[in-house]
Amino acid sequence: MSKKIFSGVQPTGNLHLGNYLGAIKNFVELNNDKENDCIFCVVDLHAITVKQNPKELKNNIRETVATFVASGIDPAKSIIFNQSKVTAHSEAAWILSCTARTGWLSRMTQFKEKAGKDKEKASVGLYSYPVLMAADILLYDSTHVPVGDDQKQHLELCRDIAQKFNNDFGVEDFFKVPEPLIQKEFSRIMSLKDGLKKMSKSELSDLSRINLTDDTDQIINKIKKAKTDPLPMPTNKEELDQRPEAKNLIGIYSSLTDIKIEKIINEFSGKNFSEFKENLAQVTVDKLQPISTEIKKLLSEESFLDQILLEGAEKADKIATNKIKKIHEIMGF
Ligand code: AQP
Repeated sequence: MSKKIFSGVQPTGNLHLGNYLGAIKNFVELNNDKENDCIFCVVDLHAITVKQNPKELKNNIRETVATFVASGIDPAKSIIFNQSKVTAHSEAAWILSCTARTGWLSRMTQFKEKAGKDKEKASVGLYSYPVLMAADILLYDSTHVPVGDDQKQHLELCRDIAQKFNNDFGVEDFFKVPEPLIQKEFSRIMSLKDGLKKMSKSELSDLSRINLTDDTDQIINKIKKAKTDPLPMPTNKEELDQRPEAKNLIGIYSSLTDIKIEKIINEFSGKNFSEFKENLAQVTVDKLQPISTEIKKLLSEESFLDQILLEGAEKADKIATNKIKKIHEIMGF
């Protein structure tokens, strides 16, 4: 059955290995399947839930498109556009914010984590962000949404909003209830400095993540300095589950090479971390260097990147505007 795929990435700079293994790698596989209709969105409206420098935002939008293309997403096959260019997203977000319940939003753990202790000072947008995400997905009748594990809760909220809207207005199946597509294993890549914290763009220490634009020396250095425990490499899976840093590094190796965890454990069982880290650095460099070289090349071709966004926005706008018209009819506007 053909799938309608929608997913987004925020243009907030520092795209990293977690974004790649948790989301973009999956986008590429879905893009390569002829059966699928894919839309990949640079979600710039999400980015402004925290303060952005307009000049940097503009560059980061282009860098996100460059990353999509350099990773293997074909703009002739998938729609790539930036969210702010299709105004239906903002309108649908408002309408759906009248369907979503405040109780549902209050349970979102990402808001609690991102707002931190000073919730009063967080923007209203940061709080209502998952409603905009629901609008993004539902406008395109998306059936499947590839995301990292951290977005699972937001996707459940999106499903609740779709079902409530359909029930409230007696329009069965008007909004398709989308399925998440989350990698079975290692769907959450952790920080290189703390195996219990997600690898993240906003983490202050650059040593905590591998950026997709890092060069060979930076990758080798970051993996060399990655936190590990004092024990040698684990000897079985049960032991691995008790050791978050080892688990994360072996998970990265497995995701990059598609080699099963058990096989990696057997190969490095009882050895020093330094030997494993050398191998991990090599596979990471092999995978990321072609992408990083291509990103840098594409960044010098601004008009090419802008054209991709322009053409993508025209196609997306047609679909989204059509859905908004139907929403107006349903609501009595
Ligand atoms: N560490 C991760 N492991 C696996 N998947 C991840 N994703 C993000 N971090 C990891 C997935 O990448 C996609 C795009 O994410 P995003 O750019 O929209 O936003 P994010 O989740 O806010 O990214 P960060 O790096 O975590 O930013 P900050 O520092 O702002 O919190 C999503 O599918 C996400 O699941």
